[in-house]
Amino acid sequence: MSALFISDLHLSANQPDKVDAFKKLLNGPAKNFDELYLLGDLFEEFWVGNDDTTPPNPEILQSLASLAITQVKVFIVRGNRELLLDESFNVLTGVTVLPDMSVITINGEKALIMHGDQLCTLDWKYQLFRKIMINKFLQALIKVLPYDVRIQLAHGLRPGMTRHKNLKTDEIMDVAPETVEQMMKKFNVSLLIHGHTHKPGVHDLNIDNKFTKRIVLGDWYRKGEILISREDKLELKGINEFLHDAC
Ligand SMILES: [Mn+2]
Repeated sequence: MSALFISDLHLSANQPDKVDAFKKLLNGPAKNFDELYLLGDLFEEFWVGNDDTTPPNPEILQSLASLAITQVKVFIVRGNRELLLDESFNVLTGVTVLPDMSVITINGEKALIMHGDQLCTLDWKYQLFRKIMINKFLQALIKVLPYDVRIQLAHGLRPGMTRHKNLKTDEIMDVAPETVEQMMKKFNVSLLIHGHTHKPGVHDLNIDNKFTKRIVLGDWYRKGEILISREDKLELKGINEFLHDAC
């Protein structure tokens, strides 16, 4: 079984080259894999619902739908930009929405996949914001608001959060090691794959004398390190390099 993992694409109309790279990936090399996992923050702007036609959303959804009708299985876990995304996204795109923390099997090994925002527990202000945002009653309320109001709320909220983020220290923005250990124990896995922190890399960890690994995907603002699982091997590779090699 082969799989591709991508995260933190932050696609927006301001960066047409990234949108092109995404379309090239989905129309080309992604078709040679059994599974594609989107680990959140696909969009730069907050997702406000299935009627969200903010450019370049329509072309992104179209590319996803075209891939999802092939033999490739496409999955998404929500990032902090997609907390309003729900199972109905499947009807729109054919993409399966997975729980925020999901255990999958890679090369016979159990792996926990998630966006990664829930690992940054030192950032208690964000964790509080997330808790409020995923509240079912609040979500139901937001979803019945007119489209224009939802767009204004979302697009007004995001620049403020980005400014706020820039004021936070590196430590707060990264994962809390204790939370990583807790999660891996809770789900009983020796492999964790996530994005969100924009600190791509492979970390070997020793948890209770068990050899474990944490793989962090990169963001598409920069090199866009994606994870390729093929022939029992796991490899992080920049998106442009991957597209170049695949063509
Ligand atoms: Mn994120």
